[in-house]
Amino acid sequence: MTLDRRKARRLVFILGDQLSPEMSSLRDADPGEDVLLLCEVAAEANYVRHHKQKIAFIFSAMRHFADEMRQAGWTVDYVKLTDRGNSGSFTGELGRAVKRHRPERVIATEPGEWRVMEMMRGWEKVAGCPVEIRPDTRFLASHDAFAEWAEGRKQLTMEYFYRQMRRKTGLLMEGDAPAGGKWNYDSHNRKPAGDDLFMPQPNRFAPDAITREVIALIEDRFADHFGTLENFGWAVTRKDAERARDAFLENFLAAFGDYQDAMLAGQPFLYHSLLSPYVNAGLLDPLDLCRRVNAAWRAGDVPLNAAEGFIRQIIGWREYVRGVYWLKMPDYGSMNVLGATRALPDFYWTGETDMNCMAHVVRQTRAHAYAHHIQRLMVTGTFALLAGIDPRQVHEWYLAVYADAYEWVELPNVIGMSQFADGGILGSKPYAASGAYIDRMSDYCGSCRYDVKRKTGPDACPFNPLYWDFLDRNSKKLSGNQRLAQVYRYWARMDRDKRRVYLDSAADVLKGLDDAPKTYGQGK
Ligand code: FAD
Ligand code: DLZ
Ligand code: SF4
Repeated sequence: MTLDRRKARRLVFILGDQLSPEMSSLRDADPGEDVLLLCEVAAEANYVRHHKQKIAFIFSAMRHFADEMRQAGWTVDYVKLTDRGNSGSFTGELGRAVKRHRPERVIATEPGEWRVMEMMRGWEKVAGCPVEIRPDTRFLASHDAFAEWAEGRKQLTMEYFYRQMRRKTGLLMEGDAPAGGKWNYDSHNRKPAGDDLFMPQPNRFAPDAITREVIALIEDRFADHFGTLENFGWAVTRKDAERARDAFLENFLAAFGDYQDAMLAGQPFLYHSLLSPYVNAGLLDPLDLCRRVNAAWRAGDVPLNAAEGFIRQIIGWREYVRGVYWLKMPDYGSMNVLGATRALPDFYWTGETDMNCMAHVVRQTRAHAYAHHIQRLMVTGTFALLAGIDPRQVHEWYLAVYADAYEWVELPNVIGMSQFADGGILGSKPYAASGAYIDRMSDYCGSCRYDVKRKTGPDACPFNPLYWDFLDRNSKKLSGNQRLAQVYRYWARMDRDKRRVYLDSAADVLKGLDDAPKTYGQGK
């Protein structure tokens, strides 16, 4: 690449999940004078061993974004992973770029991750000029606004935060009241899916020349990372992401609410949007997406429970977990209130387990870098919770394997929502469940080697004894929880011998986990 060597007025550093011309770092930038810097760096691909598709998605989307900005008249300095002299880190690349462009100032939008923010705090020293770090205006709630909302609250209940965001945006509002008279239609959204459902297939995009080059690079450089690239079908341009969005609005949204919690073995995507990688990376704007959903409901194209369910995930959960992340970091990342220490079993990487639900979710994750919310929460998440797996290892697994995973969104979902390792900052009770939940919401159990109806013994669904063992093991910490009072009463009233059989059965399952090899991804 030949770049004009004149002195740049400003160097705008754009991270791989900031791929939007609307970024705050570009607010007052001048295409005539300023230089945009994007860099592929090994440290970002390796700090956890990301799924191959995740790295391919980000590198290809970055390369396409660089082209988009060049076509719009910007000077873009793009550093490829294979470029000679690539230092391998953001800070190293900043130092090299400053030497190339001698800017008066460096501008960046704040990163999504604490780890990168710590790096940026040292950038002024490296750059030798002022470094301005601006808020990320893609979010509705600033860090200060979230902290103000959280101040003095005993429990950070998402529902109340969500209502504030509804009022702030006017989405699904009739004056001051929620559309339809209720804020939340979740109780309508728990239908199991049947095989006979007509299932539209989501938009997938054949790799173009840039993506093919990136895929070859990933195969070469990251061959030992989890996942396959065969099914790579992610949009990597804004235009294709918008196509995926429009197809979702037209074909999927109407049924999104009803089947949000359902799981089917042959249908990894169901009525989910698959838009999270695009929203998180900057290819789609979250508020714009919600406004389109709102408009579809107002036009009578989709029912209220679907529109509300979708909008709640974005302006409710997504904003809320980011708020919790920045409020509680850095301590949040190492929380382990339940003291879980078991190592993550290898089948989280290989999918080789007789538990049909786990095997399906892991294999689907390997093939697509995707699993939907209930698969993440109630299959891989619940199993790790019940088995007492070290939350740090669980967190690193989720951060590595999903195309949409960045710590700001993944960590609270894992440490808080899924593993209850934060002791209830994010959720009021752990998502502990026996096999009955998976049986009700999926078709996994029918062809499983285990019997979901059996409570104990070698043929029992492992979730069943583990459920009671989890409650028993953590009774000191959890039995005071009002929402668990009834199950603890049931457990206390259970015949002593029966309880012993549950605990012995769980001990066998846990011994099986402890005896199995654990070799993959350790220490990364
Ligand atoms: P849809 O079901 O179509 O939902 C629509 C959108 O809502 C998503 O695209 C997403 O932007 C947003 N959303 C839904 N639920 C959440 C949530 N709990 N938190 C934040 N946003 C939400 N989401 C990520 O974006 N990155 C992660 O790394 C991530 N890790 C998770 C780990 C666990 C253990 C759990 C339980 C959830 C996690 N989620 C994460 C949330 C959610 O599972 C994904 O956003 C969703 O599955 C993405 O698929 P989709 O786009 O088809 O979502
Ligand atoms: C996830 C990721 C990967 C794998 N590679 C890069 C990269 O080479 N260059 C880059 O700018 N961003 C990458 N990212 C995204 C960053 O990890 C992300 O921007 C930070 O974690 C902040 O959220
Ligand atoms: Fe999963 Fe248990 Fe059902 Fe098997 S029986 S699929 S292990 S929930």
